[in-house]
Amino acid sequence: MTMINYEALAVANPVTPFSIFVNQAGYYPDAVKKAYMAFSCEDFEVLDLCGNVKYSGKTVYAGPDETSGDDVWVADFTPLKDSGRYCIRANGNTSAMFNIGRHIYDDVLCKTLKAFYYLRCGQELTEEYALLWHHAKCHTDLSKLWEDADVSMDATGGWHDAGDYGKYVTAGSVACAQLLYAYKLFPDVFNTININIPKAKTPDILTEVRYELEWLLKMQNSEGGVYHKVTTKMHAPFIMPEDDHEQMYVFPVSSMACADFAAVCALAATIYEVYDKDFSDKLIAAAKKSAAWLDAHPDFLGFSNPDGCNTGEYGERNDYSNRFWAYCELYSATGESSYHDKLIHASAMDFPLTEFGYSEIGALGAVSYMLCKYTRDPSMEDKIRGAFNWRINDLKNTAATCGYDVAMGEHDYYWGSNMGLMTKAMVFAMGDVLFDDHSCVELATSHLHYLLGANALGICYVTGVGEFRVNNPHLRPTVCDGIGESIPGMVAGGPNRNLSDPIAKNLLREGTPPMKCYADNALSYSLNEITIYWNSPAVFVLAYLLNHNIT
Ligand code: 9MR
Ligand code: ZN
Repeated sequence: MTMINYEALAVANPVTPFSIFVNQAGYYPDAVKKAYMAFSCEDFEVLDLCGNVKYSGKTVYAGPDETSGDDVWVADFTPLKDSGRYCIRANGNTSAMFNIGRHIYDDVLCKTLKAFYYLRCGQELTEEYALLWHHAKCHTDLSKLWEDADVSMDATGGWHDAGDYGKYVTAGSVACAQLLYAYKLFPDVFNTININIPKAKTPDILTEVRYELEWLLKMQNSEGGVYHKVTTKMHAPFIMPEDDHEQMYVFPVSSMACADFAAVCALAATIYEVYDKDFSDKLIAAAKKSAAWLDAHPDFLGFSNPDGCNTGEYGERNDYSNRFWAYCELYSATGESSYHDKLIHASAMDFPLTEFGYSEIGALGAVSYMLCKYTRDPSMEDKIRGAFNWRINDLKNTAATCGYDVAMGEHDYYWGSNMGLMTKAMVFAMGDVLFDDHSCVELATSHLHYLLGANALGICYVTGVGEFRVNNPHLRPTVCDGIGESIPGMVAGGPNRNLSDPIAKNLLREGTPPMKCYADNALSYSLNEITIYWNSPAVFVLAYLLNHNIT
């Protein structure tokens, strides 16, 4: 077992050698292209690899930006459309290198999707597919029911949720659904990409999602209820997954888990049908059974950790959006009017229709409904359209006040803020795709630019991507595998102004501007963990942009 040097892990983070911030993966030729700097200067130049000036322009002062505490100047080089590799120079300062071209995000999409393979549980990750990051089979023993330790069950398989080795039904269902919608809306993007995972008859994205779905199916009990999670009692220390031999427990049923499970199984049934009818039949039967459980249990059945357990809780205050999503997917999959009645009934509760996860997931129901091939109720459609229009306007107003062009106000810098960033980009993407609001394209893109380096710290929040990037995520295998380079393609949680762990409290001063409340430190779970449902919206947004730029 590798011994961990905790002191070495807690060293100060590298500071970016750059002071002009760009999307380090690059820009599509026709995209709006902006570099950001927190110092005053009038002129800037874009240089190619040989140092030739390919574009020069005047910066624009964007004013003080509250979330970063910066006075921001913007270098807009949109007119430069020639493919190539460049950097920006202004007043003797430089940016990281970046590309302009038609395929700049292909590799980022492959990496963020391959990330799920690296999180597979219960299977050896062989060198052929996992390259440097191969490791032995993990968590192969039977689990015990928390409520009755005499009962054992098979809960093997699926993805590790995050930096920890737990597996949680709501988180897994939402991540699968976002990936399935990426495929459903942008199939052309996925029909050609190869992420080097064990092959099946399906495109790689569906092969990978099936790995999680097979595990999810094991989490349904004989009555149709769905267990909330399977984890050890306490989080594992920093050990490789194959060295974690603590007893795993299956924790009680929750109505959120049951509803999310029903929803994702119904959605998946429609997508896998053309590839594997038996699997699809199994999924829809499981979805209907859990929907029947929901009907029979109209009251909210939440979840909180029992005494003696400190693994992820994923508690929610109600299950309104979960039930709405479940009935929307069941109606979309079957066309049965009883599900329509139920989704209309569920929609009367108080929950947002434009949130994509992981707990408020009304937007997944809304998208399901808008794409449904069966009869739709015009007033429900209006309600969804109105909710998206309102949200998009609100996000646009916030983005207009932000020097870095993202709809992130100070309260958006919470634990996992990069999920908020990417789910906002999903809202913009849906504005374009579902409601023909083409002004949304630029904003969806600017949110990706931020994720990939055009932010106040100039850091790319995806491991393995860009010159100055996250490399020390709170991800157990990466902490102990002894490999200098992190497993690639992982989206880090990102800035969190609440300083929610001891390392964050220690490293960051009170009063640090929200966009800068971040450290690339493996011990800081509230700043630098990774999760499946932070990666899945990034995959969705990348797929949307690739699709938008297919020529
Ligand atoms: O992503 C979750 C974040 O929104 C919460 O604030 C936080 C504390 O409850 O928990 C996060 O979820 C963690 C989960 O409980 C266990 N796996 C890792 C997740 C990311 O840190
Ligand atoms: Zn495992």
